[in-house]
Amino acid sequence: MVEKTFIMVKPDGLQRALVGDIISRFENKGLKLVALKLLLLDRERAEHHYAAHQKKSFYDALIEFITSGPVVAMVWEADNAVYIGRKLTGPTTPNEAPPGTIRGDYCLNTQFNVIHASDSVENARREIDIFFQPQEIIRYDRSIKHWLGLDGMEPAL
Ligand code: 3AN
Repeated sequence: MVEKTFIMVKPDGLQRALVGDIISRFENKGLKLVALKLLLLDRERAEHHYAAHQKKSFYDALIEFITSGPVVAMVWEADNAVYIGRKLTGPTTPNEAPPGTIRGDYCLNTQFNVIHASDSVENARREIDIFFQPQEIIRYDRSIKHWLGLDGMEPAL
């Protein structure tokens, strides 16, 4: 099933100049970039995005961190995009993230963990809606599709 997933390079990833590398990992894997923007999160959008964590002890620190500098918000598309996005990202706790994953390669700290990746199709839809207008999600075909074995892939939704 063709899915979209929401990926965000957090303020630490941007400050550490990891945006290019992170985009490359998704490109190299074969996912299709269908939306991208650089933005500074205001408190309202940050609280909306992290609403599920409102009661957690790290919530205030998390909101402060995520609004502390620009982020890069993206939507990537592929069969099983959500699962693949989580696999490329690695587990939340950097100590448990294996080398080869983004968090395994770049993080030491659970809060400063460089990237957000949707953890379910439902959350991906919710998060994409928080960050993008429908017209900002671009539909297009890639000529490389055949060589990625994606000839039978459904058209972008
Ligand atoms: P993930 O980003 O892997 O989906 P979540 O949704 O559990 O992880 O947590 C959202 C964000 O909250 C994390 N990316 C991290 O920045 C922060 N966070 C999660 N757990 C902790 C923690 N124990 N201490 C500090 N920050 C945390």
